[in-house]
Amino acid sequence: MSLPILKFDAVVVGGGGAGLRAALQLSEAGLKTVVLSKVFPTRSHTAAAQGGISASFGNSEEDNWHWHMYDTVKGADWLGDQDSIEFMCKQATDAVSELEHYGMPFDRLENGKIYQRPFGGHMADFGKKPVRRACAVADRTGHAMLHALYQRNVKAQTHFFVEWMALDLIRDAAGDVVGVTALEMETGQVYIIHAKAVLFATGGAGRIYQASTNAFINTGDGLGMTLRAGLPVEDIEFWQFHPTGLYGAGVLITEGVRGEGGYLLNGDGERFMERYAPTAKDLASRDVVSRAMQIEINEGRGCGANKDHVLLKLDHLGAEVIDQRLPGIREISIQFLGIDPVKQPIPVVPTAHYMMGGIPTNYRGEVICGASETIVKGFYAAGECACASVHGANRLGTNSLLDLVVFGKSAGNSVIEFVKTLAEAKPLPENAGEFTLARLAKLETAAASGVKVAEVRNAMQVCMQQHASVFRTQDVLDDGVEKILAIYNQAQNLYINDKSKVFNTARVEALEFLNTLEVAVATMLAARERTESRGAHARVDYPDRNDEKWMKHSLYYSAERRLEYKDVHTKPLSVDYMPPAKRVY
Ligand code: FUM
Repeated sequence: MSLPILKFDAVVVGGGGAGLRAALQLSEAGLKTVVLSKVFPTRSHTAAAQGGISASFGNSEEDNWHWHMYDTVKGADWLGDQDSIEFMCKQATDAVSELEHYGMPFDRLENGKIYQRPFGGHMADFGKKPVRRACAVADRTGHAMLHALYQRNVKAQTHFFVEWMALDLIRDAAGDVVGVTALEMETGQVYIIHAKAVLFATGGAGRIYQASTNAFINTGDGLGMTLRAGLPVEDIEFWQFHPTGLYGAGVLITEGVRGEGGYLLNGDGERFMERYAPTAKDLASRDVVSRAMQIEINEGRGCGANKDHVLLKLDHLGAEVIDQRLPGIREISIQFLGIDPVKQPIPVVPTAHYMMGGIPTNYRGEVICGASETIVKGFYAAGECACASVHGANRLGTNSLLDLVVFGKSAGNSVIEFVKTLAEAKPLPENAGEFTLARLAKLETAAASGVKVAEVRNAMQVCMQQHASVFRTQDVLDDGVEKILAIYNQAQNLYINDKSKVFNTARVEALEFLNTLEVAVATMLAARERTESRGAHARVDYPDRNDEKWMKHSLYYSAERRLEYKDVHTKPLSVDYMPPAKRVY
């Protein structure tokens, strides 16, 4: 069966911050560009980013991009590529000024400059004391960013295919990427989008976990497609647990609360972060704070009847500051728990938040493969789905919004350069689309005795929560590998009851789940191998970082379930290398 073909210069998969920033670059350069998005772009998960975007303006106190770079290298526990990190931190102020000129309504200081708040791990003078670096739109920074970028794209005449889901990459015989297959959800029709370049900005995969700050759409689609196309994912063992997920609901309560002066208390009413991070205290890096919280809970100093959470106190900030700077989290806390933070502390727990790994790219947003970092022609990635390796083993808060716009633009520029070299898109392979159709047919014809999506998805999420969480050990990971592979085998007989075409959410959920599962398996296998503690990968049985053996990136290939490793980039673009040091806050 042949599929209908739509032709574009460039197809951007994902309508969040990275996808919109990339698409804007492409459309403004005159390329016929389409953004495929599972949801209306302003409902993308970027909307959930609350606290700010980092840039060393120094609007309230001295700051500079070298300090930002150092904090990012240290935050990443020396697993970040220093060329990428320099690229991002150096461009931050220009990137934020650009957003401001696009109409993003940043909060202001009295003197009219952009308001900046402190955030975890962002320090002045190479780690000496917290610095105000997070440019904020109250606690709705990502939401404001999406609207500004969407409007600019409308002006630039970007095409939007909304409620479309990309299904598979199309590679030709040389391995170059020449398009994607995609499902129009409204009709159930599958298309081939034939393009000179494909840019993935598909976001994260936090839905591998049971408790997550991530939207339901964060199902690792880009990673699933990449792995199925024979390409690897990088550093996928590193998952960030945000210290302040709302207890019971998982919704994000921004680190901006602590930036504004809020702090954490254990069941004894103690401000325990003073013990774990004497200088930065509650504004230490996220992995440090999450581990401290988990230790307090594990050692019986949690709060509540089950002693299974801690409290985030902010009532001392007063209603005026909370309503001006943190209105969103006040609303969330009241809506979900009936707790008004103006009067009472918010119950919080470490919650899965961010995937540090992803599709390997260089700082130009070109997808690269293997230890040799060979460029995959026609394929680009940016944002959370990508691993330009700026976040290494642990991301600093507010560096994600920065990553989206810096690498979205950079990847866009690389596409423009590449497309200039092609008069026409490379031809589609003769069998284009067949792989996708076979996958769909398997789902359609599965026996009714097969397993239901909800069952295996739940099993996967429980498994990941129990076996790849804040603290890990060999036994726990070995068991986790066994369980996740059993779930993978069960999922080969996935059955959906609803075979209808129009807006069949059962089919979409099944396809999403298959992507999520690829990421879950990759995470568990990569985590099992890394016998050290680095950033968010905390091994109780290997408590120290081991630079000699492990200062290297993992690359996971799903076909053979194979891992290989490559060197961390130790040459920044213009400054001196920042060598590994003890990571204290
Ligand atoms: O806490 C927050 O506002 C989250 C920010 C981030 O993940 O960068």
